[in-house]
Amino acid sequence: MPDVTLYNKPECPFCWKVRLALHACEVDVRVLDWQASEHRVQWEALTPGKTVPVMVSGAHVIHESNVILEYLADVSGRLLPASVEGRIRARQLNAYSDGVVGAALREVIFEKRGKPQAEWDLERIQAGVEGFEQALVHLDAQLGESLFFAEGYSFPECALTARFGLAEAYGVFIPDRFPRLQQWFLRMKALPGYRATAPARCLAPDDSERRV
Ligand SMILES: N[C@@H](CCC(=O)N[C@@H](CS)C(=O)NCC(=O)O)C(=O)O
Repeated sequence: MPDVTLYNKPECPFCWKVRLALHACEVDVRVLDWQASEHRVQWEALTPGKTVPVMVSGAHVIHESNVILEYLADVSGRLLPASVEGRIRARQLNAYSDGVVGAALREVIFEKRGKPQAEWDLERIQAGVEGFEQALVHLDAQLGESLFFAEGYSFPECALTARFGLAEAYGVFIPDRFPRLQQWFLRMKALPGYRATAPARCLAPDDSERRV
């Protein structure tokens, strides 16, 4: 693998998904803060949509998280199942995580982030939590009794670990009626990649500190 650099924002779910994928592929990566003055101009020149993550791998500049995941799967042979059916599942669940799970959690996170509790729009937060829990019904059915969403650790593990980790940090937990998803998330958090890639907010030692 050539030199790899990631322009990164710690709490961005797309960046965290990519950090998990890089860790799973055992890629040594230089992680740069996209907003740091010494990197910002460079980062802006690399991304037409002005988004993070952006990954530079040798001569390749890749500015969409899912294209980065595909690239990592191509060069490492990891992150995607062997079977066509498994690849479809992995990609669909990754898209579901970005779209449906992400849209619901955004309502909660954007409402709570950087605002005093007295100013929170509780209806918006409630709508986000309900959307998240509705998405869990689909995810629970997809996971079933399996250890992974597709055949082994793949795209949805990266995507959903980041989403669930951020959800928890903003006070949204997997309800007890989804024990299989709770167990799946506990297994993901026990992997070394979680601690190595999680933003500081998701690593608070005391759970009560995170119930914002
Ligand atoms: N489709 C893009 C979405 C990336 C995205 O929306 N990133 C957000 C951060 S989570 C961003 O860069 N927003 C611009 C900003 O914060 O100024 C991807 O998957 O990489």
